[in-house]
Amino acid sequence: MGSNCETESMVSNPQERRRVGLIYDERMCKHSTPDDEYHPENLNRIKVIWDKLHSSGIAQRCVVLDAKEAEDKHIALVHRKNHIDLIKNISSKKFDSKRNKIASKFNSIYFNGGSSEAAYLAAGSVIEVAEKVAKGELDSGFAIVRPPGHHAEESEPMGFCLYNNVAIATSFLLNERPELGIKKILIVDWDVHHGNGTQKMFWKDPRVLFFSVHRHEFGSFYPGGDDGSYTMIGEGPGMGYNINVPWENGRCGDADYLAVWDHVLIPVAKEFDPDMIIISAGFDAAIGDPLGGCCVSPYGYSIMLNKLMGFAGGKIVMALEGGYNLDSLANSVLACVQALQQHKPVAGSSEAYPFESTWHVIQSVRKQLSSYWPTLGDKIPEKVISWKTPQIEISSSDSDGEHENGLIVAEELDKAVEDIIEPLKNLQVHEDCQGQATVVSPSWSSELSKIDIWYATFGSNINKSRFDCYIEGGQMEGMQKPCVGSVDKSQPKEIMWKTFPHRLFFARDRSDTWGPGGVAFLHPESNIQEKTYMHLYKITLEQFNDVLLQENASSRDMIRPLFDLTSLQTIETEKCISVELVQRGWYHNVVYLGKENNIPILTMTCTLSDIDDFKSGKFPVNSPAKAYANTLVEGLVQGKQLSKAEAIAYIEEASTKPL
Ligand code: Q9C
Ligand code: ZN
Repeated sequence: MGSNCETESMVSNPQERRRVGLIYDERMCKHSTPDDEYHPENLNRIKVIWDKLHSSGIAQRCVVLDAKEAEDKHIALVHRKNHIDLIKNISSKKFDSKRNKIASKFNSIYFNGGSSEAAYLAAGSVIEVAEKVAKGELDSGFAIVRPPGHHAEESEPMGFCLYNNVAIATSFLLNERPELGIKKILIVDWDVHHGNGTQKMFWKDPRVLFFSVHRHEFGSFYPGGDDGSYTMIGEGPGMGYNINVPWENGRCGDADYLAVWDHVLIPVAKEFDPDMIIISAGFDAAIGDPLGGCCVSPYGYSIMLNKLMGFAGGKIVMALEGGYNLDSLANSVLACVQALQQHKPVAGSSEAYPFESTWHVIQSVRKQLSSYWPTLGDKIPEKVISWKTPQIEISSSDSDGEHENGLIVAEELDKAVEDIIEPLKNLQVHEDCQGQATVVSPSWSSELSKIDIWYATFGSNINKSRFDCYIEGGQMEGMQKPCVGSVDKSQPKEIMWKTFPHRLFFARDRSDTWGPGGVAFLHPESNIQEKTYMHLYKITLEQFNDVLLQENASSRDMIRPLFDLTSLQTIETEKCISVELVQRGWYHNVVYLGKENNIPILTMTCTLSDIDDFKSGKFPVNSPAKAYANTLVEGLVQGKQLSKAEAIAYIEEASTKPL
């Protein structure tokens, strides 16, 4: 008994909760396009964040502060008088007739009657959170503000930004509140766009280390030009205190960002030793963002944040910048606020590998800055760099990424991918994450999220905490690396056990997740002599796709959905479907095991032809590693299927009986 607690303590290590400040004010919703025509930077962005933080119960555990309007003298620390005059007056009646004309003179800017107040509240709110964190009244905080700020320059609004909120708060602490002892500030700008405004404001200032990672594509991605290049390192006393990491392509995800964290940002942060970190927290590099074309998961953001929490005594201020997919945005902010509340140690990187171009960029940045930050002069071991995802070129009509339904131009497109694309020509093709080139039906995930299936597990996933890693992301004891989790992180709707007349056996000699030793497979054909205990989770077909991907993919070059509605219909008669897109994965054969409450039961295992190869000795058959076998035994015992002795005997038999 008490076994549930045992399992939980392996995955989470609850620590004291930290005081996290939050600011949100509905008046920031009043900034809008003149006739409320659609714009990606709209009021729903901050609304969905606020709703999500409440419905998840997270906001109730934060310190909610009142928004404040910034004072002109503080704004004047980074903006010129003409700019302040413009933003102060633009919403007044006397500008009604010329407002649109003025907006059109700027790059990607709109104004209405609510813009002015929103801009003052956005800047003032970041100041408010930053001051409270500096004073130690809060451990950290998140200002949920709009309009965003990082593109705004000294004398001009730009890229949906009016005042540079982060730069104003940074300057405020350094120049107006010296008594608070914040002498060095690290600004981390992880918005998918380069923070051109912030870069310029602290160009010659060694008190501010500005770090930006962004899509650049050699100057063709917004805001464009050379400003975001890695050669822009600051000037005079500020030389070495400006660090740009410019992506050469879209589709970057957790693995790429974490590689940059591990090999650029974190080593430099150690050396710089900031007194505070302010994050220009745009979430337009998140999965599914319509402007960004990258694929950082909420889990990825939480790890990026977590790694920064080790600095500046955890004094972290986050200010919202971009982020235009409402679901991704809300989920990512939620993951960050949770990370701020509970600083849990988390392990390394995701199961995917960085692009080759990512290693290339990292090496260029390190070389460029090695005379300022000696730690960057060390060579990254060849072994580390060899873990990479091969690149497939995708031409896109608009490098800005806002409407790219570009053609896939395959240079090294392997045959498997081509075969799949052919029958799908009528579907929307665009850049996406898990895929280098991703072909999706326009709403596949929302379609598949309406269908429930039973995912029947016989391997380590019979242990609920292990299966949770596939849904929520994370790592349990014995696993070599964490899982990225599913896009939809909701728990299974129902869970049950069942036995099936199929043979369980162990094969292969090691796995990336568990290290040396065989892993479990189910013979795809039934045999009434056999009995395998299976744990069934009722999840959506969308989640099943995410699990299938995590079980099979060591790289991200694939297309989703892997297993769609047509597959679901076909499998009832065919009994199994080998998912060609992940044919190099060991569990790419989806097997139909019948129905429960009229819902299909699916599992994933090897193919019949693999069985022949296991029998002939072409592929090794092997006993499970200890950590892996323990996970299975625990799963069976905690699930009350077998006593400990029976479970050990059951695993023992499956690993010794010849196939
Ligand atoms: N072809 C932020 O994320 N795109 N701003 C303009 C012109 C502007 C993004 C496209 C994107 C601005 C804060
Ligand atoms: Zn952005």
